[in-house]
Formats: sequence, C-alpha cells, structure tokens
Amino acid sequence: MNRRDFLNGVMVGAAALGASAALRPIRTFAQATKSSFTRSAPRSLSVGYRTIDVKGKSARVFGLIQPDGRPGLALDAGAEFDVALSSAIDEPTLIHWHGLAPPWAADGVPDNPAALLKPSETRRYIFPVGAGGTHWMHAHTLQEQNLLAAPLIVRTVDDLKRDEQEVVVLLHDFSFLSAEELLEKLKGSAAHGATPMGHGSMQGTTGMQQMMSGNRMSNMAMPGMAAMDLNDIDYDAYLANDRTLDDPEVVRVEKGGHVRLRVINGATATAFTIDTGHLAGELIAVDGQGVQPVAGTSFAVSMGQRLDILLSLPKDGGAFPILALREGAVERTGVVLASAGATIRKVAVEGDAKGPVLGLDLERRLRPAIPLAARPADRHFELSLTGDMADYSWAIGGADGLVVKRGERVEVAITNMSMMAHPMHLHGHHFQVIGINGAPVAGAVRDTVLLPPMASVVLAFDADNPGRWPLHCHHLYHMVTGMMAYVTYDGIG
Ligand SMILES: [Cu+2]
Repeated sequence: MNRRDFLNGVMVGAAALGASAALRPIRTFAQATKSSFTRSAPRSLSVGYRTIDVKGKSARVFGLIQPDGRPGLALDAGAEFDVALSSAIDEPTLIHWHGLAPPWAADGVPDNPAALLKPSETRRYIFPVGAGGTHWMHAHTLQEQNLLAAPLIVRTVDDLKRDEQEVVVLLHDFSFLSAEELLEKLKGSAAHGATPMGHGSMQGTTGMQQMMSGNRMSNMAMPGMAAMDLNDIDYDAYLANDRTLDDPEVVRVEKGGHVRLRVINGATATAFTIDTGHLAGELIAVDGQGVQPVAGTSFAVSMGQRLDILLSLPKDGGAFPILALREGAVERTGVVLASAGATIRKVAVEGDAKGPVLGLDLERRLRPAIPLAARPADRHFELSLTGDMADYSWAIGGADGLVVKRGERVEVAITNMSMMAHPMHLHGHHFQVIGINGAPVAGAVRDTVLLPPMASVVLAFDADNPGRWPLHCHHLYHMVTGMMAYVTYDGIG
C-alpha cells in the first residue's frame, strides 16, 4: 500500500508516521466499555449545504453537521476523537481540526499529507482528543469563507460538574460574493482563472448585483502608504451563530445563573473585540488553554483564536447583549442572553463608536494555567512577516530550513514588518508566548497569536508531534497569497 492509498483508507494511521504517532487501533466493544469516555462507533459528521438568511436574502452556505442537525462536535476530554467525516457536497473538501493536536496524517490541510475528500467519500479519523478546550473545525481552503466551519468543544469532567451554562458563539464575516471574487478584487485583477487554492466556494443565490456594487474594498487605493491597514474586506454582514443583530440568537439563561461563553472567531479576515456590556466577565482560557483569570468586559479575539469567558447573571435577570465589535469599524454582531420574561431591545447593527484596534495589551497580561516546562531552547528560528498591498502578496521571510528534531524545545521569533496585523497559527502543537516586543513574558499557551504591525512575538513549543506542520497567517487571503510556512520534522516530507 503506498502512502496515498493508506491515507485514503479507513484508518488515518500511525503506520505512516511510525508507531509513536499516538494513533491507536479501533477498540473492540469490550475494550471500549472499560471507560465511559471511549466509543465503540464513530461519530458521524457531514459536510453539506445549508441555506441561511442574511439581511433578508437567502444565501447558500456550507455546513458541518451531525446526523441530528447540530453543528460541529462536543467531545469528552481524554476520549478518542473517533469521527467518520463524509462529504455531501459536489466539490472536493477537507476539514482541519483547529486546536487539537492530531497525528499529521489527520490534520486536514489538502495534500499535506492527506488528499482532499471526494464528493460522497467518507473518511474515519481516530486519535486521542486530548485535554479540554474551546476549539473549532474548518476547511483550510477558500471554502472557509462560505462558512465551512463549526465548533469543536472538548469538555472536561470538571466542566460538566460546574453549575454553569455553556454558550458557544461562532463568529463569521459574510459576503454574497464568492471567496474567489473577493480574492480577485484584493489582487486588483480582473483576470479570471484559478486561485492559489483552486477550491471553489459558492455564490449567494440572490442579490448578487446589488451586493457587488455595494461591496467596498478598503485600503487598496493607497499602496505603500505607511499607515496601519485594519480591514482588507468590507463584508456584507458579520454573523454570530449565523445571524446578524437584526435577528440575533437569543439564549435563555437563568436569573442569577452562570454562563461559560465559548467564543470562536471563525471569520476569515475580521478581528473582533468581545464586549460583555453590563456583565462583568472573567477570561479563563484562550485557544482552549486555561489562563489565570483576567477580569474585564472587553476582550480581543483575532481570526482563529478562541476565548472562554465566565459571566454571572444578576439575580433579577434581564437581557444582556454580548457583542463582537469589528476592529476599527462600527459594525458589530452578537447574541443576547436573556432570562425568562426579560424585555429584549433591538441592538443596532452599527454602533456609535468604532471597535478597538487590536494590540497586545491583553496578550501581555495573560499567564497560563499550565506553562511549558522550563527548559533551554535546542533550536531558535527568526521569521519576518512581509507584505505588499500593491500586488497583494504576503510572505514569511526566514521560513526556509524550519526543520526540527523530535524531542527538541523550539523557539520561533516572529517580527511583523508589514502594516497589517497577522494572527499566526501553528498546527499540531500548542506553544507558549515567551516574548512580546523584545521583553520576555511567561505568557499564554495557545495555538494562534496576533502579530500587530511592527510587533514581535517569541513562541516556544516542544517538538513532540512529527510531521510537516503549517505555520501561517489565519487571515485567509494572506494565507493563500503567500503567508504560509511549514515546520518540518527531520526526515519527514
Ligand atoms: Cu496576515
């Protein structure tokens, strides 16, 4: 069996990577019943089409759903990720499990190493799900723009014991244009043809012409101008759990109750600040990794990142909008937490003030619940993020020779030399932020860290998961136009 055949098979396997890759064979039923956390049958997850309503127009988008229609997955920490992923769409696709650390073969970036899932194909994934956390899953292609994303929540025993209500909020930026059209506009090119990723997404079913003329592209008129560029794309809508503030999701909560907000920024090109309004919040995790609690009502979340925020409802109850403010702009989205009988007032889609520009203030304050073990680095890399707005090309300098050996402690210093912010995501590992703008910090353990313009960050991780792992900007259009590197284990590839 060659590598491709193997990877297309039912088992995505340890054999391709050596026995140490932590994939276990399918358990027998008798084995599975030894632990309440193990499963004898895979969970089914299907990529399909959905129709949602955005601003009174219908839009055909992707969905990632379980047989009962619920989006995404909720799993038990310490259990196996045992999922049969099937495709019910008519184009190739693949899903990345963002925040988990699967063996490389199961990572979900097309042809790195696993092939795209063909229409009607089913592929089974089995690997340890790991510790608890707020994660997500998404296409690593332009299909992500058309909402091919869903929550991936991993709950610990303690999570389930606590007297708190879980509220998951998945944020998106939405356009009636296809990702290919958005990319073409960004590149300032009227040329037709293949995009770098080559995988299509779909167009809205109505209102195309109106939306095209109304879709303004920011910051393309001033190439080379030394000002900060905040948003590449002015979207048609910003969604929280598929809805705008014209018709937000209203979550019923108990008077005096406790809520654990699990916020996922699944937008492809939009950063937000979460505003908990009149409810005092306590940030307890970033990217699914515990942090020492940070009190506040305003928390930055860039693309790919997650926030776990504890909220306590007042004894009298009420209605409490939880807003996501678009960076540097007046648009916002969100959900409303409301106790029974509370009067729910309409919240305008546009606020009076622009959302904050994201920096590293919060990052600097974060301390991990469990830091990496103290240890000198075996290897140190320096990367620089560069970009050219004029021809819309982005790059990671110094990415050649990003080779590590298993067992090493690796440090990567990243400096952003461009005037846009870049949330940098490393697959297959969790890293600790150990330096910010030249100062050492004992920062958060996470998988995606923001590099504001001209900022620098040092991250450290243990090379414990052999593969060729993407290290990239989580701005979809930066990624597909060049801001993609790979950390490669010696002897792989
Ligand atoms: Cu970027």
